[in-house]
Amino acid sequence: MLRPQDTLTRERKRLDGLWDFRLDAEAEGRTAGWQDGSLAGATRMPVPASYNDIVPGTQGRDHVGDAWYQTVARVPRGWADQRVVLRFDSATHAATVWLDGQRVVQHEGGYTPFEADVTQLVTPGAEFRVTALVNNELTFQTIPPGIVHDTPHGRRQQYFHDFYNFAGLHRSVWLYATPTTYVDDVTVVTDVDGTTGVVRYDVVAAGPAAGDVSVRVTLRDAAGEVVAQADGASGTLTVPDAHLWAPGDGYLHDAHVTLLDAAGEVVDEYHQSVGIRSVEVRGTQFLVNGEPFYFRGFGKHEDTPVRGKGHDDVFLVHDFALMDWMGANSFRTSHYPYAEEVYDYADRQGIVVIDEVAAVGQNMGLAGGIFGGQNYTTFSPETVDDDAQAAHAQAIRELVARDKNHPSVVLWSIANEPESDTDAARAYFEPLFALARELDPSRPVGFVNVMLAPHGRCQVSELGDVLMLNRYYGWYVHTGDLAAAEDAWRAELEQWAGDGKPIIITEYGADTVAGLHSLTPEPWSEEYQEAYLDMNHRVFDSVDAVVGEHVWNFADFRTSSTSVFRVDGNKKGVFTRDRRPKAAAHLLRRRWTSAG
Ligand code: GCB
Repeated sequence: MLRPQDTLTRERKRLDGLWDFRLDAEAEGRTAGWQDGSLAGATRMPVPASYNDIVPGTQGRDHVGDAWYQTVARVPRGWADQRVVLRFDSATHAATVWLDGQRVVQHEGGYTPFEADVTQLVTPGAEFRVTALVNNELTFQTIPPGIVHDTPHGRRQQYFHDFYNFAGLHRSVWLYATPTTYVDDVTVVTDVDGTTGVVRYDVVAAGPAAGDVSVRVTLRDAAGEVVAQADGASGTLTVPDAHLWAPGDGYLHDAHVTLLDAAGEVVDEYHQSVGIRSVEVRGTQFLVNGEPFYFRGFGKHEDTPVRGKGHDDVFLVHDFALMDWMGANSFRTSHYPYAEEVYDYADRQGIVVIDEVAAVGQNMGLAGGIFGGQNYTTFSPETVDDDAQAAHAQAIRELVARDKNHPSVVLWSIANEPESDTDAARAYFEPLFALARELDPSRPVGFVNVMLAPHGRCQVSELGDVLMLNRYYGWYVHTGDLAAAEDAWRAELEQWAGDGKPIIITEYGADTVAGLHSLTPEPWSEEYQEAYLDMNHRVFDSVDAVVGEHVWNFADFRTSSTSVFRVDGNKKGVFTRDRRPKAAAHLLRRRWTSAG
């Protein structure tokens, strides 16, 4: 699904701002038909933002069920004879949308966009009312999973992942116009042949005259010079002496896609940025443009005070600047697809991304059942079942469809720490790996392995092109004993290295209270976080197959408040939640830059 753009033939309008808002824990609105009029008793809620932390009180913070958003907007007068589309960049976790009381789209999955062609329902120059019913309930059939419990005190949402179940309209809402015959999709796959850049493209046109238009693709370099051109819906562009996209060098070409009518007049145009690069796994190496790449960076979250998971360009640029300051070259979108602005910026900044599906918490054994999953079997007809697998497959489809053209994305992660040491897990994941490869043969695929499924027990790792390991030696095991942790960690890692695949350490970290100090490093102190990282780095540096280190986490983040396991959230950040550095930030900067 292409992002809205302003071009010669297209226009867009952001519908962000203060929307009318009403929580509806009893689901009254569905029967009363709140979409048919203005929302009685509404308060105001900013879009984009999570609604949970905006207003004090448990009502919003711990809300389970429906929440209604509504706004009135006007269609620009100049959009007559255009195709008009209403698009939500995300709604967490499911949404139904009405335009003037007419249902136009429904979507499940909290982190990917959805849209509706509303041409027939709007009048250029006139106002219209948009109503979005957003539901945050997680069940065993959703990605990620959860359970809603009916209790004497109301409905309670349980889930098995370690971050807050923020909900709402987390990203922008758009109204946009295209010609009635339009560019519906563009796919670019790049490669490098010696010094020549190779760009294979596919363009899909749609609309009444789609069969009559011809396609032209013109590729320009960053200076605007035409470097290649081709006609036809599919083709290959070759760029001699191409300036490649590379980690640290976010060089982008622009593919100008035009649909032309028989007279050669432009029917529609779309600009697709293109980073020419290759990605390959060879033996234990991860190659970008044929060069071994070592991932330095973080597992992140979309999480900031007050706005929760609401996208914010301020934190986008700030977080990237902090990563740059530390010499980080990559991050993982743990544990869900991030806002599209993040990938665009990563493309431009030359930052490498591991792109993750929101499949997190499919593991009832995790942390000794600390998330309350110990009473359940992970994969069963009553829990994570065929319907969950179908939702997971759909989440993979939507992720690849959305992010396939980003040069920054070099690897798909199709799950974080699922149960992976059982036959049931193997049966569940095998078709999902096959699907990811079929959708995108150009990128490696992996999943993130949990400590409960160590080498020799994990049945899913062999399906991946790379090994991604989350390990907490010296934190959850051998707590406080870094000498014992170091030996145990090295021993396990050497076993994995024997598999002959590149290993990325996708998580290692220690909870740390900023400002807590101890002369002899004690868990929770800044000194312990430093000693813990140093120990891990010694282990990584001693195993050749390790091709990356992503510290958990970039910043402290909010978690569920239903367990004594966390104090004011997860504190494994290298920065506090408001982005102040802990001592570890300086340590990483020394390791990752020449400042060391
Ligand atoms: C993990 C999870 C991550 C948690 C982290 C922790 O393995 O992938 O979501 O936040 O551990 O801090 O326990």
